[in-house]
Amino acid sequence: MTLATSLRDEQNPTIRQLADRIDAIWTESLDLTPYFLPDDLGYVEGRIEGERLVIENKCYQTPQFRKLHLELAKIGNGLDILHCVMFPRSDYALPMFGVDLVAGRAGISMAIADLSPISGDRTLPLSYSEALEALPQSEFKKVRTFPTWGDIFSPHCLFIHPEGAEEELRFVTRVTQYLQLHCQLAVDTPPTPERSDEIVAAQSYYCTRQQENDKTRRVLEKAFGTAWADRYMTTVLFDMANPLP
Ligand code: BLA
Repeated sequence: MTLATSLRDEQNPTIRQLADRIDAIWTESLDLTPYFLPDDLGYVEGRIEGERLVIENKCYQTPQFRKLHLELAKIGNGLDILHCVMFPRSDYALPMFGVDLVAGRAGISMAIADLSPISGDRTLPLSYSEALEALPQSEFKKVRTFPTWGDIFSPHCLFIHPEGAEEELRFVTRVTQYLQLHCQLAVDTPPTPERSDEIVAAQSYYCTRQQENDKTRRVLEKAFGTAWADRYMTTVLFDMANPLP
């Protein structure tokens, strides 16, 4: 399965590279089927202070994940964004893989990636913490401080301002490792429907916290207004899990 590449071709090279890696790993490791967004939310265009904002979404589902979402956005010629979240189904006690990259003309200004715990005690499954701790060391010079809503992230969260091309590449490599081990462990993890209430509650907490990100909300509000921004944040970016039927 290949994805349309229109916006991707115009993106910051590190963002394009990571988007390509995410596609490749999803296609190789998971059993993808289509996931349909509401018609008007797949490809979106707006304007911010005279500049064009374009958003392009790709979504899939798999036996383990209710939604895989990869979004690319571009504002004028100055700001490129990659956003990616993998939402496990309510009967899979899997962490939430999330990435957000923001690039200006001078390169990537913010890069965050995590496998965030989704369990009542907000810790990662042992298989995940062991696999993450076994990865080779990777250090970055400028580590950023979490906003107040950042209690959802794991101790393995990377939240940095990469310094130069070498650190950007190191970030992409690290995220690729996180994603590869996540897909592998996800496919090997049996479902635990008896934990679904706990999983739904933990995913809802994660989404509620992410919806508090004023920086994302403000970009969307400026281009599309308050009501649209709220609908987009709660139905496309961070929709809550449903309890099992
Ligand atoms: C920050 N997100 C940001 C910033 C912008 C966006 C402009 C500010 C960059 C900076 O502080 O340097 C914008 N991100 C967007 C927009 C979209 C988007 C417009 O995805 C979509 C249209 N955000 C996520 C995910 C994570 C995340 C999955 O979408 C984490 C896994 C985190 N983004 C995140 C964090 C910040 C951020 C922690 C910094 C917030 C702060 O410092 O207040």
